[in-house]
Amino acid sequence: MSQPSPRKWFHTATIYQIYPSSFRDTTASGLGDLAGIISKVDYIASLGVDAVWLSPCYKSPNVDMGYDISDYRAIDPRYGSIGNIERLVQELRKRGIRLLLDLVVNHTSNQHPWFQESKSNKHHPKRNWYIWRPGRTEVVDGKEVKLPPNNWASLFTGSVWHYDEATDEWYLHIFDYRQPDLNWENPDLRKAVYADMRFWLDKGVAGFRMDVINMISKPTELPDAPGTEQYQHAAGLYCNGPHVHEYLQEMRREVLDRYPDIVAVGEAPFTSDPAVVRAYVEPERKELSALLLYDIFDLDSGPGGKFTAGDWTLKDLKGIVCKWQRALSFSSGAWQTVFLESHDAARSVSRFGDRTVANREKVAKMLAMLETTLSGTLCIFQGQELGLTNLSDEVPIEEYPDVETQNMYRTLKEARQLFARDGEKEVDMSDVAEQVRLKAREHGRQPIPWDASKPHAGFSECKGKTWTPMNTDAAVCDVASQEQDADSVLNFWRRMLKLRGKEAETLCFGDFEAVGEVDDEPVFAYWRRGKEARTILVVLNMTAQDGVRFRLPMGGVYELLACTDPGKRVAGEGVGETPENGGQDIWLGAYEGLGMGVTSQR
Ligand code: ISL
Repeated sequence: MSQPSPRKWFHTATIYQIYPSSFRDTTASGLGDLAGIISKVDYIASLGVDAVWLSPCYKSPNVDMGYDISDYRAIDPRYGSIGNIERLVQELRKRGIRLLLDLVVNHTSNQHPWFQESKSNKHHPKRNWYIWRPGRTEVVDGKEVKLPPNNWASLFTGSVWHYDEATDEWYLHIFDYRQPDLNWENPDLRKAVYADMRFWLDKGVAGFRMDVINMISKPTELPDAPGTEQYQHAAGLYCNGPHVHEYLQEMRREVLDRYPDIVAVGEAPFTSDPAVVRAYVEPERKELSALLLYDIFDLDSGPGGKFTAGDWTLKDLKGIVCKWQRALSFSSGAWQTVFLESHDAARSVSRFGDRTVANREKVAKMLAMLETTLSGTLCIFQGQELGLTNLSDEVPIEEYPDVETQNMYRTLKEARQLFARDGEKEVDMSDVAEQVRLKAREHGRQPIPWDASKPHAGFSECKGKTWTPMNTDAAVCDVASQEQDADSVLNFWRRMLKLRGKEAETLCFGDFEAVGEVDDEPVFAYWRRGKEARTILVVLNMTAQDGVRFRLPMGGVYELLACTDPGKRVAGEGVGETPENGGQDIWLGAYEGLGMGVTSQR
């Protein structure tokens, strides 16, 4: 086990993720822009966050909403200009907030000049900047059929290989075929990426969130993945590959360490082994600051992928939290992130609680209490601070614009049609539709409702529709009304972030211990213990059940630091009266959460 690292700013930081397309539109185009973000910097600062992570707004044909970049050094004119980024850096800096950009270098757009050159002929010096292979062939009914080089499945359905007729070779794409994977084995490519990174760091950017950074090193042989499916899920082969650590250490030496106080948060899907994670984040290895891990996001995926129903229980959710809190703590010398939402997920209120009008706020506050009392760099996604819910069921699924949703829905439908009785093309997709309504990325990508009294809730003045659907009913939970309400979800987040700052010694640097067994019971309770700081006990009722009993552990004096239901309890009041009264019962309402300072405990 490695030693705790020197303390850095990001250990206590909260990062606010902004999805530029959906934050604020100033041009009446229906799509958010950088000027819109600049116009809201005071709002961002009012949350009490330390950094902003901006999802991509580089030049892009937008097949995957900017995660397909055609020029790393240009801002897409739909969002603004480089000047807007420079201004954003300044405006945020004035308010003590740093700007992180998204670094998407596992793949580019197929429109990137690098790919255009690579594709132009087999002998071009950039051919090897991407992953090209000859295909396989098979004779079917006397005819030669071309087959991809291996059986890997793309994460956006189908094969990871796309055939290029002109050169009679295939290139690899883990995501859409318009997102070809870069070949990190090529040192010239790596140098070019580092130069593009420096371009932004020189402009005062404080670091990067690194998209699928654990996928940049593929096994050179590209072996078939085990299994009998035509296209086989192969993340076990292309994630955490043979040279990934070498490349990241090189990136640190060549780029990141040349700038002060940089943060590098790597995205690492399909990675659940703490030993594998530690190899990226132990400070002496000089790779990344922390990883974004996906156990919670993948919790409700079913056997046929995200849009099939998954079975999960509270015990699973609690278990994942406990696992990572124990495995990666400051005292054990490895850091982590804490997050429940991003642009890749549905809204946490709808996924983990319920979105009834009665419970929405309660769930949102309970989850806010959970996240703000765990250790790790906290990443909150825009709109989460408002307790936004999933899209309402009135929005037809055909209007969901995401490439992932549409590809997966179509693929599942085609598979069903294939197995349907002759001629029957109307297959039942209601179960898939239900999963889309629960988990599609569009739910997180809804525009921010600034003011419900205005068209498009103040997000945009466009005449027609916004680029992606948004809830416009009474449940929009807009910023304007939440600003007026001291007990709103928004103001609860602000209070919790203040508390997190004040109690950072315990909540950020302290250790974690669950109270009792991790089980399916409604309550999740845990201790946070800091060195030379008071212990905090967090008690959360994670269900809609009212009147849930929790027995305060013996021998403590409990002072309420935070509560989700101020009508019922008052922060600052004692909960357990005296040490002798330890062991007393408290009763929790639906989704109620309590954070208690413990001044003495056996
Ligand atoms: O979104 C997902 C599941 O719904 C994930 O599988 C996601 O594709 C994965 O976490 C990688 O995400 C990142 O890279 C993708 C992009 O589509 C995502 O938006 C991005 O966060 C390709 O760049």
